[in-house]
Amino acid sequence: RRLERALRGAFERGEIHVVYQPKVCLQTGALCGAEALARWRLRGQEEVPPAEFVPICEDIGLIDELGRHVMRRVLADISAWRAEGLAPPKVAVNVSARQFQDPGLVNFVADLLAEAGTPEKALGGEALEIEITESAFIGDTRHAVEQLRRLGEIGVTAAIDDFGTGYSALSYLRNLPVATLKIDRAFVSGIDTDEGARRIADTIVALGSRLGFETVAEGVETERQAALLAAAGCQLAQGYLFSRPLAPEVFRAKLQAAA
Ligand code: G
Ligand code: G
Ligand code: MN
Ligand code: NA
Repeated sequence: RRLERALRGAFERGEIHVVYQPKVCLQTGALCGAEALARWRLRGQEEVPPAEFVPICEDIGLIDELGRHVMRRVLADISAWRAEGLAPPKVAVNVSARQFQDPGLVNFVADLLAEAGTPEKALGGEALEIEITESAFIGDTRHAVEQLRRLGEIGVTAAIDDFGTGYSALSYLRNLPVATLKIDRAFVSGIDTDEGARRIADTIVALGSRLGFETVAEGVETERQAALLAAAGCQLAQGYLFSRPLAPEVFRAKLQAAA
């Protein structure tokens, strides 16, 4: 209740910001992407984790506002970094199942991309990826596929987040205009200690590879996990081993160091 009331004003008060967690190519160690993650710092108080405030946003009808706010911030950051001559990698934005259903989503993203560019050159959709969970395909699968196809037309790719933890009817995967599967942290955390977890992770990577998806491992915390994933053929990874989520100015400094 208290959080619900505070959240209603949080956007205008500028309390919602975005941090960036790097994704690295496992073969080279190079910075190959980033995931944008929303953060809420209550004025002068504790940070509220997204696992708490995202569901509240969904319950009280603020999820579209959160999604738009994050998308706007991300594109503004990318645009500013490019204007400085930096080369930010593709940034992934989490889109909740509710927000993904919004028929206005694609036009909203297209408009923001146009605004975020320079007058001479719009920002291409290739700058952006969306992360959706398997729950986005429950119900009106045709609409979901159509949304992905329209996003694809403006260059925006999609990744399936938390893959393997949700509604995993493999039949829906086959014809999906999606580029990437993200292996959930639950499967990654055990791979260096638990034979079963390692086999599941190997299988997801092999499945992805057979069906033409790139795979990204989440929550990589040890060198051994990274080595096992690389050996399995997983292309990208993110996790505390490489970097925590970074404030925009810290991520910018990283881009500058890499330039
Ligand atoms: O950053 P953290 O691991 O605490 O994030 C927890 C969860 O909150 C993640 O699963 C992530 O997908 C979700 N999340 C973070 N930022 C956003 C956002 O901007 N929009 C949506 N819909 N979910 C987010
Ligand atoms: O739900 P989603 O996977 O979109 O969100 C990723 C969340 O996982 C973020 O909130 C991020 O802070 C968290 N995270 C990122 N890397 C690690 C990690 O290496 N270990 C753990 N425990 N959490 C991580
Ligand atoms: Mn995610
Ligand atoms: Na995830």
